[in-house]
Amino acid sequence: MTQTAEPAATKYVGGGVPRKEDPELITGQANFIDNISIPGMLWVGVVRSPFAHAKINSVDVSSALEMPGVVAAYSGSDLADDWADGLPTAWPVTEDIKIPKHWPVAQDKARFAGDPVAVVVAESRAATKDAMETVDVDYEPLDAALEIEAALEDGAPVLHDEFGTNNSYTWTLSVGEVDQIFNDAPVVVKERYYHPRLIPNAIEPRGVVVQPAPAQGEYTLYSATQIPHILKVTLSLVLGINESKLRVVAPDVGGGFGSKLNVYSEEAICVAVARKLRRPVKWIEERSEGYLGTIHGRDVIQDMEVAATDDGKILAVRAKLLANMGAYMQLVSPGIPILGAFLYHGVYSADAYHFECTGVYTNKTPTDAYRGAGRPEATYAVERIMDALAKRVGKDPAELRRMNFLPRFQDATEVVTGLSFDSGNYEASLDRALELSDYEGWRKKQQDRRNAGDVKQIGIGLSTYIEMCGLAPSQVLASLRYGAGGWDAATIRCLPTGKVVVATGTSPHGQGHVTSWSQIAADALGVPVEDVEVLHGDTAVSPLGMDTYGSRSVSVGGVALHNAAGKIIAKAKTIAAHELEVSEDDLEWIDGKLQVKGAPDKVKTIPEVAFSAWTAHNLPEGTEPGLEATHVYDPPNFTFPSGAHVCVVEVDTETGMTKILDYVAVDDCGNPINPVIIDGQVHGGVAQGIAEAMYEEAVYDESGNLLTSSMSNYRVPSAAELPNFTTDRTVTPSSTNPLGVKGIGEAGTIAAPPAVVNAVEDALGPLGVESIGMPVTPERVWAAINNARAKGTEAPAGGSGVGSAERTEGGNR
Ligand code: MCN
Repeated sequence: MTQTAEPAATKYVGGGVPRKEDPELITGQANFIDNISIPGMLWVGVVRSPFAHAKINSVDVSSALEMPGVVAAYSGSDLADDWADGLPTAWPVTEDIKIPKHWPVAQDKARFAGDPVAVVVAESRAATKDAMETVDVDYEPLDAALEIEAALEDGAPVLHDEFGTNNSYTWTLSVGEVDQIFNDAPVVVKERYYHPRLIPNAIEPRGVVVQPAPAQGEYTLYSATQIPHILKVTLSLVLGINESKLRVVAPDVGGGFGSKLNVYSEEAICVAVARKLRRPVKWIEERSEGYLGTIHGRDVIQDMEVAATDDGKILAVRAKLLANMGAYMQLVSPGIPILGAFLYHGVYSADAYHFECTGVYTNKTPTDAYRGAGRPEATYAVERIMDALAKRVGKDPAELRRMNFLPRFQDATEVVTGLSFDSGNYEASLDRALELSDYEGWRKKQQDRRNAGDVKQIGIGLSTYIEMCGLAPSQVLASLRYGAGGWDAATIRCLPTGKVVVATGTSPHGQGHVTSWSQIAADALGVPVEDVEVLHGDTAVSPLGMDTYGSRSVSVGGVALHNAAGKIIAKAKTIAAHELEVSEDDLEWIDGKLQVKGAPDKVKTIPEVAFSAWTAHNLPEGTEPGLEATHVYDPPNFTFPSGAHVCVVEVDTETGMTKILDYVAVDDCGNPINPVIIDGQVHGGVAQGIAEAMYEEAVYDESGNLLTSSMSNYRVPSAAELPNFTTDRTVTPSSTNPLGVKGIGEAGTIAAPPAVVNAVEDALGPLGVESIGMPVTPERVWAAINNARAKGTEAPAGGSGVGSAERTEGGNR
């Protein structure tokens, strides 16, 4: 680990404390949604449209109602009165955005294959499934709008008739004399990239259980969700339930990757049905159902341009996006590209900047947040065009990056978009990554293979990325028209027995908050890490919270906890000073204890003070009994993690097969809380990024049927397909928060795709392949090589290929 600033002295923070949550997870003791069973519980099944676009003439549930075990069956119209206004979109990014009604169960039209059209409720899951097959829906199939650009053409089928267009919004950000600079620049590189549509694959599918208490009008909603707090607020509005009568519990959740950051039809349906029938209900998603009904990610066309000097110094960037929203706006669909909108200059200086994104409706599953959300797209565009620019001006990609880096800074520094980056030392990460990957050594091996005309060519790809996370100051979110705040909360209760309970507003689903939060609390309060219990994911236990997404939890919720501990220490100081008969100013916090200055034997520990606060026998005048504190933290800025990833590949030029020979990830997430968890986050993230670069893509047929509708044809890689990763860190503490932390949860997914694709393209340069798109499947690589050969663009033996001014990645749409 390369240290770029002195870390604070701590006992647990920064150490690899083993994950406290693992024993229950790996011994079958966890409480996932499908483990929940309530006496008298009914099963809910959702009938889905097989058509991408169809008018619904009628829905007949009468046969279903006659099936054994069936208790109820509903069409969309039957349930229309149960929701005031349909499912919400919390991020209307422009004033004139067109957002249609999104009914949990469609009424007039089905707008994607998988759109819910009817609901069946029965005594068992099997009875529900049998009855679902008898629901008779009279569909009138309509032409579908499937591809982004085609959906914008005149005469394209329109999804939402009331708008007369599939164009939902255009959001722009322009700084400086962009057009002028582009007109005058000696070098302009223009590229078109397509970021494939991806299907999230959490280990645990979604699921919902609702337990009503009809006499009290109360509901407990258990959901495999990332956002119990947001779900509670939105569902009480959608369903007209008094918010204080709705409790939301996220039990153990087996991954989400953004796909569980949503308010879904099935959640609204289950509460509505439990309310109607006054009985508990359960719905568990099947994997293939999830492929249709759970949000997808990405699906964005990016036109990226960079203006530069002759030797490759960047002057301005211009990015124009067309983003596929799918059939409806889900919770934050329109805002996903905006999460990347400020980052199309990456870690590089630029004088002017233009970003523009148009959101487009198509007859496909809605898109929304998927790990990285907007930032993988931005990073891909930036890091791919850096390689194109390097080729164009004849520089090594590492050298080109280095000469364009923003210089090292430790305090918030304004960049071209008007944002302030919290701190950055991009050269340190690059240096470390080049060293760990033996960059020079691989370049030599690459040249040897090129000289020899080897069938297997080596390629080296870089990605020196930045992301923006820790979302975010509430006022900034307001200016971006986001519907909620960016704060989070923590409560600490110091129990009389010396144990400590932390209730956090974050909602982990694989990120290890129980461990990290225990470390933060244990250090701050001077108690053993084992003595800290962390509670989360239940709105009755931790009512204040904004949940987990956007790699925000440690830099917002973790900091809230740190600050709550500060309040505990302040109160403990008052009590201890009284007990020790000194003034508060005579006490100092040393080695996890309150000590009278210069008198090491006159100390009070937090557990001791907690006991005194509980007995309340000898408290100073006006001090409330008990030792408990809550802090709600609204961060002053985002955090901006960064890093450098290097990927080395070997491409078989006869088969198109790519093998990763080496992968080095050097990330900078500020001060580390738990290096083991960080490594785990990077490993998982890089795996997902490699999957995106090499394997995964949602493919539809021309009628809008999802062809990659199961794990047998949507290619989620297993461990066997992935290389070993070398991970390391540089540490540039964030200036945003007192812990100096930045997020890490999405870094790998953001950094990896361009590193991999740059490597493949680097390998293929001498063969005349100018550009290649994701995923770099053997078929696509093979076709690119053959096309280049047919065009005769191969470089002479030993050459690396030259860049051109304008390229379109193969295989995009
Ligand atoms: N951490 C740390 N030191 C730092 C930064 C982070 O030790 N300087 C630790 C934190 O304490 C926390 C973990 O790393 O235990 C992740 O923290 P953070 O970066 O704040 O991210 P979040 O906890 O907010 O997690 C969200 C992020 C996102 S957006 C996606 S998507 C994602 C991810 O986390 N989905 C995941 N990681 C996942 N991991 C698993 N196993 N499953 C998912 O669904």
